[in-house]
Amino acid sequence: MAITEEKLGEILEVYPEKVRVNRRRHIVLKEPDTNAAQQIEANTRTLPGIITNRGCAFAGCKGVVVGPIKDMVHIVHGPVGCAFYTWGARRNKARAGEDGKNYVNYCFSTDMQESDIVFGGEKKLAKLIDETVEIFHPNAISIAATCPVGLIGDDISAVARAAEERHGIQVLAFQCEGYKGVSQSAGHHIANNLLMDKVIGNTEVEKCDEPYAVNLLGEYNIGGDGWEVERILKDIGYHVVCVMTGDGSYEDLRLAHTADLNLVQCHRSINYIAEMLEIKYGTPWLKVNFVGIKSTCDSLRAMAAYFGDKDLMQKTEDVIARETARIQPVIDQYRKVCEGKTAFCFVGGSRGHHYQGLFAEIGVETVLAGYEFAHRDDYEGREVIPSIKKDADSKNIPDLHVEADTKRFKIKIDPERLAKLREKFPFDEYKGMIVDMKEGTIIVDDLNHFETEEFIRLLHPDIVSSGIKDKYVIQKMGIPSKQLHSYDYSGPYAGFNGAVNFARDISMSFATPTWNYIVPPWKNQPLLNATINGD
Ligand code: CFM
Ligand code: HCA
Repeated sequence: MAITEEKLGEILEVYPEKVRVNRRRHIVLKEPDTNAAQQIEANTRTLPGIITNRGCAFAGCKGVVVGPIKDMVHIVHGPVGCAFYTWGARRNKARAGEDGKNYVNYCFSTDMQESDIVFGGEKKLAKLIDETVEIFHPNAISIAATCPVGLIGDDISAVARAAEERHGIQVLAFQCEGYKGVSQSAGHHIANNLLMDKVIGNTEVEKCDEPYAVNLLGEYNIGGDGWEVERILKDIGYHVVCVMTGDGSYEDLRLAHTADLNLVQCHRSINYIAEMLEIKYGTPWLKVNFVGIKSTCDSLRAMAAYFGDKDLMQKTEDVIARETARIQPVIDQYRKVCEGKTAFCFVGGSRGHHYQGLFAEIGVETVLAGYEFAHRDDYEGREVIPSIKKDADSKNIPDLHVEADTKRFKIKIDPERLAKLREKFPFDEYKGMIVDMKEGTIIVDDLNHFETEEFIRLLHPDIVSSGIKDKYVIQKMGIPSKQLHSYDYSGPYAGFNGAVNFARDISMSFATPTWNYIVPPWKNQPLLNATINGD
């Protein structure tokens, strides 16, 4: 059943007027004309009282972008809760490199107490840095500020500078207090800016010697996704200089400016670095998507076309032919179980879109999708190339933040050279989520707890992909829920092998007899028991 304006009105009716008007602007009913430029409100403050799935700036900076860098120690400066509750929750896998350094499984925190809040926590932070260097010998250190640090005014940058002098390694101070911005998204930007300012290019090396040198941006190796993508890229003949930041290292990150091309998987969390690399070093970037078989093949072909080498193009076709011949028969088996089912696909800032293609490849149609914290361009699309021209054009999309970044660096690139490079790109825009969705489907930004339940009641999806905050509510409604943040302890889901894993896991969710044993509580008992006179 498709949602009509009237049905939507019934759901939103319970809200107070102001909230209703606000929430309506975050919801789009997909119109018949698929080319219509439908607009959505996004990247604005969640109204108080609404139970959102969003996280904070600290989560976006430390948890998402900086935390996966394996040969650095990441110190959470604040009361221990923010460190403890984010410890090991995101499944960014990492293996130690040649130097044997991998600290991603550790949890470092200053564990601020009341006296630190009153008298300041700078000394405690400096002491923790000294102990960390003495015991662990990391290649660099990050400090992530949590909310109270900003409120009491600890100068973490000064502490970092002094520690750099004492120890001779980089100590990066991220002022990513949770209250900054409206979601994780602000934290991504804070992380991108400092990594670009202090780490990338902090070396004598100017150019990578290997042919076809690429960086993989916005790939966090959740459940091993990055390893599967690297396997395919290496098979074709690419040299991966640096992955940002899944299973990534500080040492590789310093060399990121030496690659020939930047591949952007998660556009939301790292487009700032891609753009700054283009502006500062002239490295072009290509939006890719290694989730789904077709998207993986399209991305590989676009990369080969960019380099324009006949052998590389041929090798790409060989790998695609070999891999698809291997996996397609397996997927076809799983597809029999999944065919004709429907899904909700609601994830953070890019997967709500990226996973729709993979769902379709196993016969599952996405009827509702959205992002927690994406910006309007992730929904409505944007010009990806040429990005410098795009800066001038983006004035009417207020949430791009691109202009602020271009001012940080002098444009060094020769515009003629760049124009030639861009001519080679087969992708000329990033289309965003809305245009890819079918007529009658629904797009919801910052979906909340109440709306999740209401849309489930109305649309009866066969599976809901979301995160830990609503997984069990959904399953208690008798509907399978697949976490598309953590992959529920499974994965990888990217690339060719990932598509097989995904097909297997989703068909398992449908085929399990578990659902026959679940009686949702409202089916046989009232949710509230009235008591009269204490009886
Ligand atoms: Fe990018 Fe991500 Fe996502 Fe994201 Fe995240 Fe994540 Fe995500 Mo959770 S970086 S926007 S801030 S693809 S942690 S690996 S799953 S919400 S859709
Ligand atoms: C975050 C991390 C998260 C949370 C996932 C979830 C992740 O936002 O801080 O809510 O299930 O992917 O681990 O997005």
